Amino acid sequence: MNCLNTFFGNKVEKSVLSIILSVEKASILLNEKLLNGGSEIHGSTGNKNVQGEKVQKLDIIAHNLFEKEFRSNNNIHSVLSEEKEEIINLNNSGEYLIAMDPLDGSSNIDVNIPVGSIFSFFKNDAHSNSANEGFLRKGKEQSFAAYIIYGTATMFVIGINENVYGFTLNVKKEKYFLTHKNIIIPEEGLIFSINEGNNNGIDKEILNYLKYCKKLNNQGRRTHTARFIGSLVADFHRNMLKGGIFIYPNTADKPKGQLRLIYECNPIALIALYAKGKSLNKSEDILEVYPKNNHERTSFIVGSKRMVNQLMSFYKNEPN
Ligand code: AFP
Repeated sequence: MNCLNTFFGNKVEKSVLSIILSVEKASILLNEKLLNGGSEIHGSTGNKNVQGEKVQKLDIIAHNLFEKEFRSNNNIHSVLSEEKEEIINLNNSGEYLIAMDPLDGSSNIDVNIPVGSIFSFFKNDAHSNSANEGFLRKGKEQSFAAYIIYGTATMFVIGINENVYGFTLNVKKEKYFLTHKNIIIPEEGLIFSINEGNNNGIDKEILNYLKYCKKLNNQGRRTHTARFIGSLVADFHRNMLKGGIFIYPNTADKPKGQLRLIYECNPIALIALYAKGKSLNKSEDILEVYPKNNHERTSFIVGSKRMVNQLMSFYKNEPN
């Protein structure tokens, strides 16, 4: 069976392989922390992050584990993390930039619901005159993207060379092994994922799409099913494998949207693209959006192509 090292050994450049293995190592350490639990990982630090959100202890533990591992890898130029306002400069001659959400879904930690880690990788090429400008690029310029889902099993999902692969962690062997080759998002799906608590403050077009999803068929049966976990990684992962749509629009509470463009939406969008799905910020392909700041938020719609197109047809006033 192929582990990350043997599978990618002759498929990617050495620097990319070493970065993949760094993510592997730190995520296995984080997985151990999650499995061992205890007061060390539960609860809040009492501080707020750059987004003004409560920082959980595990947010910091996760950030520190990945930062430490990336520091020991000479191929990494700099890191942008949800947990740090400023860019972390590592090695001036490093070939890659990493944007990360080290712990996605932190509100779920204390209630034992899946969480994730998300990574976006850019080449540190001519575009980046300074580390700061380096991250302000369209998502389509990402070299590759990955996430870890710490769920009933822990998986490493990577979108690279226009393919998506899933590797599952064997805890005893301390390695991820290839379990999902060439993942494709079903073109049509039945699952819609949205926080309906926001319904009083979102576009009427999305409300109309939700009404459409809730219509019964001519035998009086439901046509769709709703699922919302509250960890983007977990919601996306399920929809990617089963077929579905994830919607996090701008809301009354979050007029610019809730999710972060550079280290949440872009990497998920690249993986969705390679898996033949589709993603938008409502008006344009999310991978075409030029970010204006490192921690920018956005609306995000991602999933099965036909479901995304169906939702967009409500914005175009097409008959449904
Ligand atoms: P954190 O990573 O800060 O916990 O945020 C999680 C998240 O960005 C995303 O993973 C969820 O889809 C979304 O927030 C859930 O937010 P609400 O519970 O406010 O709808």
